[in-house]
Amino acid sequence: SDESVQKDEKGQLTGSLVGRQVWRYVSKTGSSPADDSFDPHINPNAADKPLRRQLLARSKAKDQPEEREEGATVSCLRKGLSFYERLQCDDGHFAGDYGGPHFLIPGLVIACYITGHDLGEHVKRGLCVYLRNHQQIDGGWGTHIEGASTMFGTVLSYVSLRLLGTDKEHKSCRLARAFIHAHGGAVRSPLWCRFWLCVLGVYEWDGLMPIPPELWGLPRWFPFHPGNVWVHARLVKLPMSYLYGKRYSKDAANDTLVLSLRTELYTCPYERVDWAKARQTPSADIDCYVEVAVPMKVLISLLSVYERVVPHVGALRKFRSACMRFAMEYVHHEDAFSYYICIGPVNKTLNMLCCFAENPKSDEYWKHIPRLADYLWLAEDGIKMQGECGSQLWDTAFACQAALSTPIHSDYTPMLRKIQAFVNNSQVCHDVPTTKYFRHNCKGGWPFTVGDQNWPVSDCTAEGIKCSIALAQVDALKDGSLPYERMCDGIDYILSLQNRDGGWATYEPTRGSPLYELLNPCESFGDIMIDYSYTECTSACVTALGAFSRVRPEYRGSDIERAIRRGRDFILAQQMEDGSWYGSWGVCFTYASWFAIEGLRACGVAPSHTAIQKCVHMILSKQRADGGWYESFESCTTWKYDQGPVRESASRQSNVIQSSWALLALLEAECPDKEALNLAAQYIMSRQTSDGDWPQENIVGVFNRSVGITYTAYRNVFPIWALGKYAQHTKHSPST
Ligand code: LAN
Repeated sequence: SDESVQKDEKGQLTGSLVGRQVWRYVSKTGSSPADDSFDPHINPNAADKPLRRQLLARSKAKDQPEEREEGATVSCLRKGLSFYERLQCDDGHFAGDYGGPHFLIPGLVIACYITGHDLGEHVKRGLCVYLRNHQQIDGGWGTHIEGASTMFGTVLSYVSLRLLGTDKEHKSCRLARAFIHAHGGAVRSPLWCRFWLCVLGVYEWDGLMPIPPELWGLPRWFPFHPGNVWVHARLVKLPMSYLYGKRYSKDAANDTLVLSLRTELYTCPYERVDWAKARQTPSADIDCYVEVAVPMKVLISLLSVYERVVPHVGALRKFRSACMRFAMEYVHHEDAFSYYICIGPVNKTLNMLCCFAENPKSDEYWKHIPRLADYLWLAEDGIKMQGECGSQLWDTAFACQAALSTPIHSDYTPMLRKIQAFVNNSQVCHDVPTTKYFRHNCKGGWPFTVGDQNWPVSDCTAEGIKCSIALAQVDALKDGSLPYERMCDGIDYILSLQNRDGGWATYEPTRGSPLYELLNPCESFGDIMIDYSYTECTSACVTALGAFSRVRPEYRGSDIERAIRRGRDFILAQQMEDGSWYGSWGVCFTYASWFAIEGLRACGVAPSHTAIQKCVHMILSKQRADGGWYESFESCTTWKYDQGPVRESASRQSNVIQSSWALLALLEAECPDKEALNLAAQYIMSRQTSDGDWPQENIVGVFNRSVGITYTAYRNVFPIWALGKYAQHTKHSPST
């Protein structure tokens, strides 16, 4: 809100702070971050107990009407909504743990170690608790909490533990070191790991593939220009190229810890490591999701020669300095326009380090510090660094639609009013200068996290619009509606993002071809080089456009109609042989199939269409004996629907969130198999806990094909949404 707009001492805006989530240590007598009930061997996903406990303590549970008065589904919904309502934050958003990846804490810890910024005893202790909790029995850490150990996760987590003060003879360090040595030492770690080791001074720049800042000086038409790559890849490469150009490293000479790490991470003495050979050495097999392709290997060799030449040629030196100046201006631009939140956790800490490397006394460096806390999250497994500074808008928009799907939403008007305020307050209402820093317009869009971040996403905007339209149709909420012009800005933003193939990518329209993957330097991640059209993003966008044109047919009617038609064709073209859709942001075929069916239905595709029939058939074929669905994370990496090891599958329960996605898809497709629907609903209801929550199960979020990410809100939102729809669907049947 306006009152909460904050300015710093120079009168500069420090953001609206709407949706901001920061944990503060209050007193020694409070509960400790680690909770005895957490056992990563049973489930490495924390249930977000500390947050939920605190929020629940603020309010009293509502008295529930007696069960007899209404059907079982409605009473389950009432319990679920009343519980979730109590978790709503004052500014209207829903907060939750957004952890999972294991390569984020290390960036923070290494950057702070270099700059000398003290995170404070409680944070440091919490981070150690987290790291130790997630160490696996083989001594390693995965790339994410559910993955098998990798060098990426292990070397970085080991270094973090050491920098946070853990003795090298501590059991967890000894175990981790054995794992690292057994896999060839830090020379077998992947690119990003080596990069962080370089700036820390425990790996030599010669052992790293070149990341020349000259990339930014290439003419815009140049093939494979960094301005065309996926914005996350671009904005990670940016600070890396600056630090690489500077060969910025912590001065190791007087730092006993850094010197000691040099002796700990390798299988031979540091002085004897052959760095030129290391540069060409791939990471360990366990890390290799995609191999570095031949063209990239050739490029690395050519650039290595170039690196040897630069220091000797005046003109090249000058060009390099000019490019580094540009890179640094670009870093400042990204920082300032996101109020120092930055687009993600990786460039956040890298940018902070760049500002420090440029000038340790600069305002820019200091402005980064308060925004570090936005990324930290405390749960019963310790303190972690999240994949974003939260998933505020995304979760809140889903919570809104889930609540509205139920027949009892009018009993939750205060919650919906707060949601409406939050959604309104999170829209990006101004543009950024575009061409110089390769940015797409952002006016009218909604980000995944908070408005302050100023990085809107196609599908987050779609969800923002869907909520705004749906809320405006609730009588009691009409006066709080998003103004018409701002709704149109959102529509303009979505239309501006549609790709030539008819689909929608994430933050920008696709700017390059899939050939860019030939230059993917990261073995840990797949399909990260360009912003592809995604089924999920496309479905969300066509659904929003359809919803808008139904209430406001007068605004850009023919543009919208055409966009929807092209979107529909894109979705249809993405369908897999077996009738499912591959999910890039959720696990996996269950997630995207729900999106696809919803999108197709919004485009006017009838349930009798073969595409929908085929998908229904495939979903039904995966229903398990308990009535639910379970799809393993492996689906994401292998592109095959995977129900997990057969050995375990008999004893394993279905996943509540995936079961909800499947039920939503079936209902959306008007599946006539009543028994399957009833069984699914029964299963979801049976998993509700006595207080109205659902259990936190395994990871259902994913990115870059290989990294899992936790969405804590999903366990409440999707069961409510699916059962809400189910209840509407079976309204006339007394058995519900
Ligand atoms: C996200 C989170 C949300 C996600 C959805 C909105 C769900 C999706 O539909 C579109 C893509 C988007 C916005 C997305 C993109 C990639 C992100 C930002 C993340 C998965 C969260 C973390 C991830 C980011 C790249 C993590 C930092 C790691 C790097 C490899 C840079």
